[in-house]
Amino acid sequence: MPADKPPVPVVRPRTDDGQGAVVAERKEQKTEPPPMFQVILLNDDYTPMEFVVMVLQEYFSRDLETATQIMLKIHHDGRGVCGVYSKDVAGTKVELVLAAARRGGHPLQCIMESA
Ligand code: TYC
Repeated sequence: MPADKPPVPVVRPRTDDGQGAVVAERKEQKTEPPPMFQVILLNDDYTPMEFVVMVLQEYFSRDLETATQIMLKIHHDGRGVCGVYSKDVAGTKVELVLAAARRGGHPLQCIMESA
């Protein structure tokens, strides 16, 4: 990641010092962090547990143990967070997971929500 942008000098003429001088002031440049999105898998009765674990490993870089824990959490609670990403990355992951599910003939649902 590149370092934060340095403050941009803003030159504002100030003539109230009684001597007609021009003074350069520095104005802090505030950059907000990008909005983040949770990618969430929903439970269903038909998608095999092994397929969900594979999805968590392949698309969310989870190791086998973590993927299994997340899958079981979804199975018991109805939904679970796979990861948190910028809007573009989250949207791409949702599309890739849904495409993989359709290819495998599974009804697995994947959504994104504002974090
Ligand atoms: N409930 C599914 C089953 O018993 C497993 C499952 C887990 C499905 C997580 C979807 O997002 C899911 N085969």
